[in-house]
Amino acid sequence: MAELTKPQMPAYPIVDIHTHVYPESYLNLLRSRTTVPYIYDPPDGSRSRLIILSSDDSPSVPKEKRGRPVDSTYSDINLKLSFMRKHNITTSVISLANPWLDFVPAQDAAHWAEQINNDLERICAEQYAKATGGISTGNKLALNEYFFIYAFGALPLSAPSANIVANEISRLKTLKFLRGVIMGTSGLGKGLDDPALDPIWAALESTQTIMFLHPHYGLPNDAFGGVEATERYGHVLPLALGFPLETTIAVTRMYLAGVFDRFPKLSILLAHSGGTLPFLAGRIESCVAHERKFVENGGDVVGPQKSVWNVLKENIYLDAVIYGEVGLKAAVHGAGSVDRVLFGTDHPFFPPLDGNDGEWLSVTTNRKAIDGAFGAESDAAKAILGGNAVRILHLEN
Ligand code: 5CU
Ligand code: ZN
Repeated sequence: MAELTKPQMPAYPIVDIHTHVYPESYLNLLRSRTTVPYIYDPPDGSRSRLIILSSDDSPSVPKEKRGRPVDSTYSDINLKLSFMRKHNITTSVISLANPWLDFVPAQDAAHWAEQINNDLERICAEQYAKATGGISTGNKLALNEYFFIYAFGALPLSAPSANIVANEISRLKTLKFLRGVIMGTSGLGKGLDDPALDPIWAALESTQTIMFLHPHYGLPNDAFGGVEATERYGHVLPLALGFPLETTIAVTRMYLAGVFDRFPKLSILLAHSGGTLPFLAGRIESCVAHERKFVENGGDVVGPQKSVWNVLKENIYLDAVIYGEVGLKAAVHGAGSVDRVLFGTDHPFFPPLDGNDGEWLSVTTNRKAIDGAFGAESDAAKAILGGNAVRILHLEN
């Protein structure tokens, strides 16, 4: 039998913990809809459009120009693997992209979560079989076959009861490649300070499941100048500012509602380096200390008991999807250590617009920030690039 040659791989793991997919079943779900979120297939056969943000769906814009083009990079796992190879990424932890299952009718939510999570498990298992040599396609393993894929599962948050969500969290623990869950900021529809979420926090805590908190809804479009601004500036304001502020507000509401006091072992991973949380933590702490509503200050509301800085160090991990050294250093300082910050790419969002097939600017910018802040090949850079993810998510490499 011909010898199997292993391709040149990085000497240490590079793990992408922020990388999305829309499994085929989900794309079909979007295609079956005509209101946000939906996919529009122009009758002239030109590229399909993904319309997921409410600001994308202005009636004054022709449908074939709304949202953004969507192609097979969103669903084809071989394209994910090519992207990983191009950027020396050894392992990806894939997650369903926004808006997850937030919009699914209550009675269908459990079914959809199970379907998506089983799809994710199958994708990971097939790749695992290839990577460990279980499946060989001839006398030479293809380069792509050495890569590993894990996943964060989706939750049926629109289901009629929080217990259904808790049951899916428990079920995910029985799947071999699921390493946590991804969730948006709306929770059960009322935000993440909703006491009705307590059974879900309890399930995450008791099963030691990490929750990847990711934005989708942003801020009201009026904050950015409405339709006119969308037409002039596209997605810049909602993505650059709306997304990070949404995450910051969501986690701060959890904090103010005492979620981290009631569930001290809860672990969450915040997208985009925590939005603006590391930068604003001191201001949040100060406003809490000066808030007359809170019992400590003579009011009648029990405020947060734990310091926001301790929440950052004990309950929160941050991704390194921040595209700059200043923000990355703030993330590391906020989290208290390089050991709590994890590399990500946000693939397939932010593809190169010049049609070139080379490295993606969105990835190289984040790599440069890590190397610039900590030194290429330094222990800190290696920890952020992959070591932390391997340890925290119990990954095999
Ligand atoms: O920046 C991001 O994370 C994203 C994302 O995940 N989804 C999206 O629609 N745009 C940007
Ligand atoms: Zn993302």
